[in-house]
Amino acid sequence: MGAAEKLVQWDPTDIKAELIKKYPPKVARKRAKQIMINEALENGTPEITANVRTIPGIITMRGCTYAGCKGVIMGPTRDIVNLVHGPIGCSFYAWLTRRNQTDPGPEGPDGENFMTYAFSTDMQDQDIIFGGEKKLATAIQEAYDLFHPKSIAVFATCPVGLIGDDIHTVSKQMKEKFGDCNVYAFSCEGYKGVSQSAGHHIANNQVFRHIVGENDEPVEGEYKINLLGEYNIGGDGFEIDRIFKKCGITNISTFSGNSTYNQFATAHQADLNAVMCHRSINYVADMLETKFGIPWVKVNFIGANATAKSLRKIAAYFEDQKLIDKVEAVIAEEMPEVEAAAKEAQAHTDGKTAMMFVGGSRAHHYQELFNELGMKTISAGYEFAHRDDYEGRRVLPFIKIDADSRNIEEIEVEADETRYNPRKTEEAMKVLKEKGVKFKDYEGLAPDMDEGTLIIDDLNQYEAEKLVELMKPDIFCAGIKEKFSIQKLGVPMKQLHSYDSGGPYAGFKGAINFYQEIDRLVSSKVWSYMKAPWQDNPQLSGTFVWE
Ligand code: CFM
Repeated sequence: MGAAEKLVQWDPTDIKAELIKKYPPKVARKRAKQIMINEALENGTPEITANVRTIPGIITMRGCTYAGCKGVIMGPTRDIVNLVHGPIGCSFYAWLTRRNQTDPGPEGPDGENFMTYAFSTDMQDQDIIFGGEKKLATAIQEAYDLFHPKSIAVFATCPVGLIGDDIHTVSKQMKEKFGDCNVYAFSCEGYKGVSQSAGHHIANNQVFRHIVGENDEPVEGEYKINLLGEYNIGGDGFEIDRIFKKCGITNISTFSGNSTYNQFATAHQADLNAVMCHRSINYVADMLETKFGIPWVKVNFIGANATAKSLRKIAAYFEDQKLIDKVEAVIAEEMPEVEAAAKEAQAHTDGKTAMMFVGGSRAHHYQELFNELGMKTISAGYEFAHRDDYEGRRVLPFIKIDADSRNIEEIEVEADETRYNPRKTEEAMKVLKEKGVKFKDYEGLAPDMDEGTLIIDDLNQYEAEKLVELMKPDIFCAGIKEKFSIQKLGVPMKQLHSYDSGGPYAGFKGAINFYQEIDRLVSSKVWSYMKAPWQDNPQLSGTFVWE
């Protein structure tokens, strides 16, 4: 059955009503504001409520602030010792669980790579009662003595904030004591914000304050950029770097996939910031512009066409015919294989439907790949995005700052006295804008989705199952918490956080991997044959008295 035929089967208003029908009235009212039926309005798309607290009792897909800071932003940097100040569980559950890969570089496998370790102060009851600062200082000293790293990052977990350990002073004292190791801390207690999004902001602030700009030794290379918001999940960053290299583009620093301390420290030398995941890192892009004069553009390397478009955008910015020609040559060389793979998959995927509920950018980016397969995204949403990720940055001035957001520090950044250098004159920027290069802009997920599709913020376990039952997508994409409950409904499920065991899915080679994987999943009927034992052979029978 084609997508169009399926779409007429249900009315989005009915689906929305059905999703919130069982909630108590107050909860239903709140959730209704986070479920948006997409339509194109004169000034954009309808308003959605986002980045607000999950209603207690609801089983959310979200993670905590500590996860966003320690795991997401700082996790992929291999030569920083990431020391967690807290009970051991917080370290254990953040230990090698996100599939961010790293390449230890020319030093080989024995080079500085601390990602495989779980560093923790292992707080006990007595530390909670009497304070954990001494224990933290001892742990920092121990890590320094054992590894002599360039840098040690300290992360606060919930109890640290509750008892008031001053992790920043301890870190500062240790940094002064060592002299050759940069030590700093993150107040990223899990409860600090409404989701992991707050953790991104906290991480961005401290990376900017303590690392960016620390190394002025010139980085060699042509067309210097930073790639912001790419975390090398399943090797995505490797594929993007392969393409950059082929084009002759120098990627100074990826924030933070396959990165090192020194890459962050030299990032201020780039001439352009290419922002992939807007949600997690837009703060750094803005700060790099204000302090050093580096403009930023939004890119997306998920999808072969999106990759080509992003490369062209970068080339257009540098206004150098040599780069423009090289980029065209690379696209021409890579595309035939991609197109052949897409065609092969389309025989089985064309007209099928997808749903995706992921973090704060992938529910948007991956629609590119599904489009290339001829598949329609009938419902999508983010776990922790803000309104601008749905509706575009034009709504930024209208977003109400609530108490939860005010709780997260906004750092004041000013132009650097000696190093601020606007990369282009105002005139040159104007000409580029006229040519269609958009700076400092992101249009969001909603304008890219069809009218009548359902865009849902902070989807929960109950609604996910309801949505699948009602709309019967051919594939559902989310994370490990959703994986098995969806498969039990007979629908194939693809993890778009960890990629299950697959990837890379970025760039040209990644697109081919994705086409093949989705073809395999939607062509298999195995989940629809599966029945839970109690469905065939119930241990209890009868009806409830109220039925
Ligand atoms: Fe950005 Fe990410 Fe995402 Fe994200 Fe994440 Fe992730 Fe994600 Mo999981 S940084 S917002 S906090 S693209 S870990 S690599 S997959 S939820 S959509």
